[in-house]
Amino acid sequence: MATAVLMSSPIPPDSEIEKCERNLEKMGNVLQFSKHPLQNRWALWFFKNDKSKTWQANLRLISKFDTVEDFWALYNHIQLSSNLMSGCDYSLFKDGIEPMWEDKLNRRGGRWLITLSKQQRRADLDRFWLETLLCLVGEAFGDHSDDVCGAVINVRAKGDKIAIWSRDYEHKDAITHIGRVYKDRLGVPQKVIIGYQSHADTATKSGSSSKNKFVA
Ligand code: MGP
Repeated sequence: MATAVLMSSPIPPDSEIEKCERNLEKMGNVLQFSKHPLQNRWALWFFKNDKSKTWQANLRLISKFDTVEDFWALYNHIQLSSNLMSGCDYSLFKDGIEPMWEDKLNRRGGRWLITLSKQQRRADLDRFWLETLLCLVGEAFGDHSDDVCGAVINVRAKGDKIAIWSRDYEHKDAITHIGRVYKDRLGVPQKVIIGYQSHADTATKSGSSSKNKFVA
């Protein structure tokens, strides 16, 4: 009788608790290793326009990730672009490439630029940016995904912009493929033309727009 009472005791002995804890730890490790790896590690950057600082000093690394789960954890944790103050940017770049013209992997590159009207901030901005992120982390451009360096969203009062940056403005096949797929993924109507400009032209432009090297 005394044994039966002991066996049904609601408080397990210390050894049982330790066993449970070890099992929980093992489960945690299994969950950690069963995350779904991305082909690349990515870095998310944030730019806040503080006029007392240089452009580069306003750029901050937020976080890096290389699994599907960590991408969504980060995406769900941060503000939607449409909630940012004008003058702010997000940039998502492959780990090791800084989101600036000066990086050696951007220097010869350019961008497919999507310019949005003021009305599109409500209708399109957040879903276009999410689709852009999914194109990047999902390597949507096949073999030409290697040409992709990253993407940038500029939240601006005059009209927001989203762009995919690629590494070489002379890589015609890669650029045209990326442009065609990107336009299709965003659901931009065929009659709307998007342009690809080199960073060299953008950095030295005098007017408000640089010359398109390619259109899609
Ligand atoms: P912007 O933030 O890309 O676009 O560039 P915005 O604010 O819409 O302005 P616009 O000129 O396109 O109409 C604004 C300014 O930020 C540029 O003129 C540069 O002075 C600076 N800037 C932007 N980028 C992407 C870079 C960069 O990669 N390197 C450096 N050094 N400056 C940059």
